[in-house]
Amino acid sequence: MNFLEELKWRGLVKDCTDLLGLEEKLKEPVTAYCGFDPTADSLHVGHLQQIMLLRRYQNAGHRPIALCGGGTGMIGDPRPTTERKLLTVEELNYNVDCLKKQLAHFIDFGTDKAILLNNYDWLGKFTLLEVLRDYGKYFNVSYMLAKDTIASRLQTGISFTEFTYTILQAIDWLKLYTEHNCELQIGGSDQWGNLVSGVDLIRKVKGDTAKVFGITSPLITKSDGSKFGKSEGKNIWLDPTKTNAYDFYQFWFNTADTDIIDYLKRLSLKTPEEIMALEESMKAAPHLREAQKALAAELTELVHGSNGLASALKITETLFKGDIRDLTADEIRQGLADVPKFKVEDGANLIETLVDCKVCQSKREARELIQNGSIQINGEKTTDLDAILEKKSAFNSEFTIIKKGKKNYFTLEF
Ligand code: 545
Repeated sequence: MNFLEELKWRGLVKDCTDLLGLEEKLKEPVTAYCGFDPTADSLHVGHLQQIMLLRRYQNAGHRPIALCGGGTGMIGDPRPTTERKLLTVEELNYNVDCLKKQLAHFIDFGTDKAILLNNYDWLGKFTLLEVLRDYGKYFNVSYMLAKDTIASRLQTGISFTEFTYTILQAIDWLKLYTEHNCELQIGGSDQWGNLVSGVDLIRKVKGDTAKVFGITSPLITKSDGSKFGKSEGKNIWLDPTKTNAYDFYQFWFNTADTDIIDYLKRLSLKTPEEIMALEESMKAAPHLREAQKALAAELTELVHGSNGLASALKITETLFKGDIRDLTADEIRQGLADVPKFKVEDGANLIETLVDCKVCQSKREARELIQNGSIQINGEKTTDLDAILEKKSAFNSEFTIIKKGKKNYFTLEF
């Protein structure tokens, strides 16, 4: 399998402006770019596919450019539904700094191996008259109106600002082509129209000999039809301070068997042979979750480092086996962040608390569970019907963990 065949095998090819030409082109090192607009202060797992794609190009000997859209972010790529809210310059600058830090976890920006740029550096300098005279003339309005991203907005309305977005992205590529010989742009399937605008502009400005390629990949989907990238309504961020190592690990670990091989192909740097072996293991012994563990470990290590991975594994393992005494207070906070929390007074009676906090339905049930050893306090089984909850025996003197049965956890805060 050559590089492009492998991308196809991985499910990373949707449309290409010239697939055969690109296959030929990729026999020599090329410079390839992908843009990220600073619409938020963090990338999330939905952006991972393109980031890992840039990394794949780098590993295959090509040179990636990650472009932060400090300029395009001021305008906003039209969404299919509604107009975007403009962000302030301060918000945009802050977001660009955040994105740059996150991208560096995935791509090695060491000398000339990859390039990190911000399009505000050039888009911010053009005058309106320059843009209209030097570039606007190449864009045909009826042609622009026919593009999916614009057509879908003609009913609901689209501002002139967002309507012009695609021109800016095309100017970027022309700039990168001229200055860095960037002959390839990649993106998710939603970027198709913008990629084509760039290919057209470069041909018109530079002439027919200037040939560049655009390639898109399908967006990741889930087999149950729900939206990829969220867990319990929360985005899974690539900023290690916004989604902790344990939650990040769990997100991948909980992937359905029907999706995991697809995700491994798209997101993991493991070889096709390694992925096929994991597929065999998945079929033979799905309960072992080897495939899920492999993807979770690889991606958690990339985002949270080896210490982050180690702590995610330790928390996962410990909560599974059930002895939380091996965890630090911080690890317990990560691992049990989503369990029900209740406030209690120092010295509260255990049975009453179990009922008040709805851990048990009645005092009778509480007594039964305590007597048959189903209640643990901070990892220790309690069979004492008169037990009280003391602040001094809480973790950090702050919180106590109740475990009911095999895996129902509750946090009591003093
Ligand atoms: C800007 C200038 C360029 C080239 C590209 C751009 C950005 C592009 C765009 N891309 C998306 C994006 O999302 C926000 C990320 C940061 C919070 O809007 N016009 O910026 C996404 N992109 C990655 C994939 C995408 C796309 O970053 O291409 O398809 C998501 O999977 O939506 O010169």
